[in-house]
Amino acid sequence: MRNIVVLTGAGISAESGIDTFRDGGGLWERHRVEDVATPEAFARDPELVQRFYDMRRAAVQTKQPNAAHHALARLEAEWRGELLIVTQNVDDLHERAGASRVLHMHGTHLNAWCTACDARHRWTGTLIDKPPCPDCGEASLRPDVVWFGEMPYEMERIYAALRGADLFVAIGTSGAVYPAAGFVQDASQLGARTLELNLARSQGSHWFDESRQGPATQLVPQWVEEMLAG
Ligand code: BJW
Repeated sequence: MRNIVVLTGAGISAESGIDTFRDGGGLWERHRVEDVATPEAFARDPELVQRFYDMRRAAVQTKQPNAAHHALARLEAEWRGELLIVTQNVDDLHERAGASRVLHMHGTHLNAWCTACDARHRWTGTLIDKPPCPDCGEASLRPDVVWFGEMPYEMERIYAALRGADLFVAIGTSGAVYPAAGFVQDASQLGARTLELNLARSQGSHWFDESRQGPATQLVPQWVEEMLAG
């Protein structure tokens, strides 16, 4: 066992105080996906969408990585083979815990993307006030996140890593959103063992060789201990 691909979802950041999407009280109970997370929604009502992301961008900067993020960073530092973290999360908690091999397939809150000149800039403030792009000066900045109907980022690197993976681990994701929800079947067909760590059984649990239930802050450090103990 050398090469590990870890897929993380909103559940890994839940105990840091960041809302998930589909759990009780999650974001999609309070906001309609069609209103805030599609390109059509942004074209129709940019202020509503910018307000939704400005609020979450501000909130995420007040949160801290938890024991699960720290355990994955420790695994990255101490594992003798390859470890790649593919996250669907738009927070930066993996990086703040010390992980460096992280792909953000659904983008990041802390970037703004200029739709006029295609530049991306680190962005910690608001966008609702239509600030100019630092490169081209146009007021065409949007959150650098992947909405429904848009192509997720880094797909070539992700599939290359899945092809070489001996172990695929999904942590805190409902398995409701593709293409990430299909990675377990891809990895399995390509010969990897598959493990799910989640608070409860997910939509995709039956695809995994093994599924463990519990909070990420307990399950992930336990699993990392097991891996490093050999
Ligand atoms: C804990 C826990 C604790 C809680 N400890 N666990 C029909 C069939 C198949 C596909 C489609 C279809 N119709 C349309 C599609 C495609 C569509 C899609 O999948 N739709 C589905 C709704 C069916 N997908 C797309 O459009 C994607 N693009 C695309 O497919 O392009 C074409 C393509 C083709 C082929 C290859 C490649 C590309 C784009 C999807 C973009 C998703 N964007 C969002 C918003 C990002 C910005 C933002 O944050 O606002 O991404 S939606 C949202 O869902 C966000 C998340 O990353 C994503 C996944 O959610 P996640 O992380 O799983 O969270 P939850 O809330 O669902 O689950 C939390 C889990 O944690 C639960 O299981 C809990 O139990 C657990 N948990 N506390 C451990 N303490």
